[in-house]
Amino acid sequence: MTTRTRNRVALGLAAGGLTAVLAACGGGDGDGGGSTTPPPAQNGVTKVDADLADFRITLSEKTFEPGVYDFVAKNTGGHDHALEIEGPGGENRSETVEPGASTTLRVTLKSGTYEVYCPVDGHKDQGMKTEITVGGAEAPTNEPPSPGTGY
Ligand SMILES: [Cu+2]
Repeated sequence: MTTRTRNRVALGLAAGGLTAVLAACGGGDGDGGGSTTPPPAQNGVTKVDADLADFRITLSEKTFEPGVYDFVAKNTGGHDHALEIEGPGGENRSETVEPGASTTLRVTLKSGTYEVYCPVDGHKDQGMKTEITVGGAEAPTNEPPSPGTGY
């Protein structure tokens, strides 16, 4: 009689790694709704330098056509200043600019006459005002209303 040894074959059960498939259902957070894209700065916008000194405003442009303008208000004075442009279409006021700083005021100009001045304190009365005419109309020679206003 022969005794047979049975070889037990250990079946290595490879623990199959369970690949947890996390099906991430991508929640579409797409449409934010009403997203406004700012217009390109260079497209159809005319840049105008506005020098705000103590107490005078100097614009780099004198004639204007109806359109969109970026007034770059630069404070070259020693006081806080701001730029306000008032005329057809209402008022446009820049933020107050500290000495040495600058800010940009975007304004859509229509045909007509605009008053450009500094709304800070009494600066307007101290000379920080000028006028611009928009449109084809020829600007009349600006004669000061009262002669000899302090230089
Ligand atoms: Cu001012």
